[in-house]
Amino acid sequence: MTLRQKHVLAVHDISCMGRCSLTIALPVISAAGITTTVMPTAVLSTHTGGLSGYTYRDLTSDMLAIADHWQTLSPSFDAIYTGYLGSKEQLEIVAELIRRFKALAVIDPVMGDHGRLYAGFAPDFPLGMKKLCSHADVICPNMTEALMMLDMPYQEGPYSREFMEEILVKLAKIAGKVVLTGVYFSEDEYGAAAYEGSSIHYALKERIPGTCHGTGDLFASVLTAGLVSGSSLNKATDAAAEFTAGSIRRTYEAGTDTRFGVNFEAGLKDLAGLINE
Ligand code: PXL
Repeated sequence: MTLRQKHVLAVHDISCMGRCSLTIALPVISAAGITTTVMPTAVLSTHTGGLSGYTYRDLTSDMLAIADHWQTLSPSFDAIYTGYLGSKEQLEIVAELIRRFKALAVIDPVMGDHGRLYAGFAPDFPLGMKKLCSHADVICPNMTEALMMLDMPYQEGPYSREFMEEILVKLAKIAGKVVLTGVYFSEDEYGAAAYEGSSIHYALKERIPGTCHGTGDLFASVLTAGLVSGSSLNKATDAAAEFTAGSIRRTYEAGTDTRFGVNFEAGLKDLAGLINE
């Protein structure tokens, strides 16, 4: 018997060059054997992190018209997975998509990194994002986004286990399942923490020096693919940490310009196996 193929709605921007958002979500989720419907939130020539002079076409006014058309086709989504949302209006639209299409809502509250908001986000955006996250089943912020939503000052690691637990407990008041990235307790490790029903699971990998663009999107895409494939939160977190760390390692070893993202493509042939391990 062939099971019905799983179906994810991915709501992110298209940054045409420099791997992130939909140019990661679509291949990753497809490689896991899941079909993907996309709703682009904006089209940019490149992402906005460490690159200047990019074009930006906002697609806010198209989003509900696209959803209206889909509704006539009665789609059935197993998950709605959202990332970079370029305006406060888009936060409202995503809340509406979750109400309309009723699926597992995985929200990556993409807003910033290294203690700072990405270019173009207003200082009150994190408050709006926190409200949207209250409609999510799973949220996967990085440390910057988590602390912004909690209205706490940014802190660099290494973190203490007590601090991590405090953050996870607070985030779990926003959404029931939390996967926090950018977690480390010593300088030689880096990874994520999954939190559900007061149990914490850490997925820590060997730390590779430097920073690479798009790794949060990669992590969240594998996490979503894992959850939709039926993995537990902990198992999906392990797969996401493993796949992301492998892509970073490959890129570091090749010495390529990390502003254009990491080489995840070379790992795609093994992704379904990793998820179903
Ligand atoms: O990777 C997150 C991201 C997604 N989309 C756009 C971005 C960024 C981070 O800078 O600029 C357009």
